[in-house]
Amino acid sequence: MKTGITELLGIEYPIIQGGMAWVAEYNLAAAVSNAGGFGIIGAASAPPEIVREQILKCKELTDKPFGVNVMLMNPNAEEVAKIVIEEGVKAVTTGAGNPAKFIPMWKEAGVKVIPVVASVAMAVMMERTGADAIVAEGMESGGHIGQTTTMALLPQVVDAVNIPVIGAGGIADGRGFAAAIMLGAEAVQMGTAFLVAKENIVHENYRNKVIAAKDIDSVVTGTSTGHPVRGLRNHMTKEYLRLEKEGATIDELEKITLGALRRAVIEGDAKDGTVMAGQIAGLIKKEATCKEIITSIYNEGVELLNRGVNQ
Ligand code: TUI
Repeated sequence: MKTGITELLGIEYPIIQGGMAWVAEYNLAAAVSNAGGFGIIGAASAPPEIVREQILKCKELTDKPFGVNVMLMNPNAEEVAKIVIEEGVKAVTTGAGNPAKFIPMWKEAGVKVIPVVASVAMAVMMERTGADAIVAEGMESGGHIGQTTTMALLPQVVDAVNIPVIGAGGIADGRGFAAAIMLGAEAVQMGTAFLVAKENIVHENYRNKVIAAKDIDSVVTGTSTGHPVRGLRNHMTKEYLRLEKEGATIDELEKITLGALRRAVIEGDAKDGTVMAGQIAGLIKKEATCKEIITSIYNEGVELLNRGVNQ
């Protein structure tokens, strides 16, 4: 399947891995790219030199193109933005903010720019600022989210811009892939599906929580702070939501979440850590390799698209 995105990124399958903080390190990114998708190193809040190290290690594991996600709430985002250029990374995705001020320098350096957006207005602004493609991410996603679902957001973004659109949020099997393509996407980005990839470094307690999750097991914390985050319900989210209801200050709330994603992903603290995951976690039943995840979703998706309605 050739699309604007497979052409733009030089990949075999129109499947992109989300730039998840702590989870999306070089082992996962390289495995996804080696499997024919587009792997992404999530820079998140890592110090810039660590991001460079991650890029160099990824290059050792794959000859295929991969990308870096620049999380714009990171105070070091500008330095990370420069490292991406210095290391000749194929493409950047951005999250949790407006990357407009970095776009000209990335373009000049030949880095493909793919902002992740949660609204039509932001998609249109990104196209005007020179973005090569857009990820339209619905609120089914894990992590920092907007307010609109993928089903509603994706076709509206597709109609509003002329650059290729990648659908994200709530996609983890061939049905979701086919649905996104039918809504006008030229690729999908998945995060939650790769939480259980055999090649990643995610602690088994975190994986097991994703595998055990049911449809209604994710909650959104942080709405009162202006930074809503979706993750799986646990002792931490119950405490956080109780404090939020009582009108706690941002400082009081941040005490609970400080370092909590690392505690969950690396140390396996699935009770008091932040277990970011999307609503589609309920669909994920077992671990698999990146190759298995990508080829099964793609093959099942293409079969559904070819079948149409009459057979
Ligand atoms: O960025 C994400 N997902 C993330 S980032 C992250 S790290 C984090 N942890 C705790 C609190 C906040 C961040 C975990 N998950 N997805 C892409 C995304 N971007 N979703 C929504 C947005 C977004 C939001 C506002 C994009 C642009 C935007 O613009 C605001 C503005 O500056 O106008």
